[in-house]
Amino acid sequence: MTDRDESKPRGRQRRRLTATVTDLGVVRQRALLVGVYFRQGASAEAERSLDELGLLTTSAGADPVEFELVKRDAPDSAYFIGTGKAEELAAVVRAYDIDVVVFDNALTPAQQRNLQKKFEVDVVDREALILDIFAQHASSRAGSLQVELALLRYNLPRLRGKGIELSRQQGGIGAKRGPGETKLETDRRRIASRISRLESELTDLKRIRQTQSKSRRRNEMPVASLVGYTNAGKSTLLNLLTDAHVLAEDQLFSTLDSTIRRYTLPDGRAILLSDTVGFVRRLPHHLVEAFRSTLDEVVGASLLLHLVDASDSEPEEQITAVREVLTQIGAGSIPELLVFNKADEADPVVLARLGNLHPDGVVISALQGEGIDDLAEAIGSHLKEHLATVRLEIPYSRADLVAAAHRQGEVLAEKHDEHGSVLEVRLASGRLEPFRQFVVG
Ligand SMILES: Nc1nc2c(ncn2[C@@H]2O[C@H](COP(=O)(O)OP(=O)(O)OP(=O)(O)O)[C@@H](O)[C@H]2O)c(=O)[nH]1
Ligand SMILES: [Mg+2]
Repeated sequence: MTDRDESKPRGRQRRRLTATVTDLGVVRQRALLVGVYFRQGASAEAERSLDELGLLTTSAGADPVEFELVKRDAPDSAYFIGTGKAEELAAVVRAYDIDVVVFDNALTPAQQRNLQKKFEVDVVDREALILDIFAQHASSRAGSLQVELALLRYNLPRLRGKGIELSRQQGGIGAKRGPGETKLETDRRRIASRISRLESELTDLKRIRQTQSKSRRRNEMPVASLVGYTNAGKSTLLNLLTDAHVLAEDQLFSTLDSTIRRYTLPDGRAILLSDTVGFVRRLPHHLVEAFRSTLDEVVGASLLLHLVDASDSEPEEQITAVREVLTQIGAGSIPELLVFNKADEADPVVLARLGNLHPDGVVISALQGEGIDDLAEAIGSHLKEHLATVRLEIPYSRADLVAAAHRQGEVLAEKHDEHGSVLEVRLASGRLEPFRQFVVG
């Protein structure tokens, strides 16, 4: 048992926007964090993951007080960590006045219930914790709907057990749950119909977004999406480049909604930059599903600016985790430019290693504004070959441009009216400049 962090001050209460799974933030609670690994040699990775769970716990508004790393051959179906270990930890819970036990691994509803009984405090897993943070940070309509949907889907299979715990556990975390959630527990059918209402509302929002992105395509501006691990500095970079005033904070998942801003490259070309939710190892499946419409912004991009926190001791693990989620959402084959951020705080050895492994990557500090010229240039050259389809109305006095359009692009349609030639042309956005004043619609 390591005792890493006992003296965190009890912070202010956070405001709730959505009913959450854990209610960790209502009162700053004392948390025992448990990570379990099964393979020999996996302890270092499990320990880093447990450290990250500590950051997640803090972001959710609770204080990680004790950490426990457990090695097992296989999960125990009833108690996950086995009865003996569960007894041992129950004593720790009492000795350290623990309010909540957070598991780094996914627990089945039955394991969660059994452990809760054994510990006599609330037990949550990594997924519930992340859902909780999302629920606290959701502010837009779409963000709140998506989080609520993920919460309901997470809670649905857990309803029965939770009901039992609620009546048994007076004064525990469960008893602090909002009235909305208690209602949920008594009526599965209501939840199911709420889920389908949420789904259809999200589909409507998605349709609106698709119309917007279609009109963006008509404006032939390529979109570059900022993606990366949570806290890598995506919003800081967007703010630096575009004056977007997006919240950028030293906490996990400060951004949930996508923001899109126009950015002019040094060569005068305008592109759109989008910022959205950050990723984390084992991002809950329910969240990825629920956030699919937000993440569509990423899927539709011409280029991914994959921001990496180079001040992390193992940035490679973050890169892998981000790529896994990208594949999961169908963005695995979009061209990617690796951007190593926080160079000001990075270990030179790590930076050198990253430079060797990824020679095309760009090193920047979004905070100090370093490396931005290189970044802009790299974005520009990645987007050179981006093809845009534009409609041109060229007066007869500029027949030279009509000829140029035929030479440089693919003319999809052409007609001639009283004003001049009307062309639909597909060409590399880098070659658009001479035609710009004749672009219509
Ligand atoms: N030292 C240093 N800190 C940075 C740099 N860029 C960003 N940060 C800090 O890193 C923290 C996270 O930055 P954000 O821009 O909110 O990160 P994000 O990727 O948008 O994070 P989420 O939206 O939470 O996923 C903030 O405290 C920033 O000030 C940098 O280049 N150097
Ligand atoms: Mg952000």
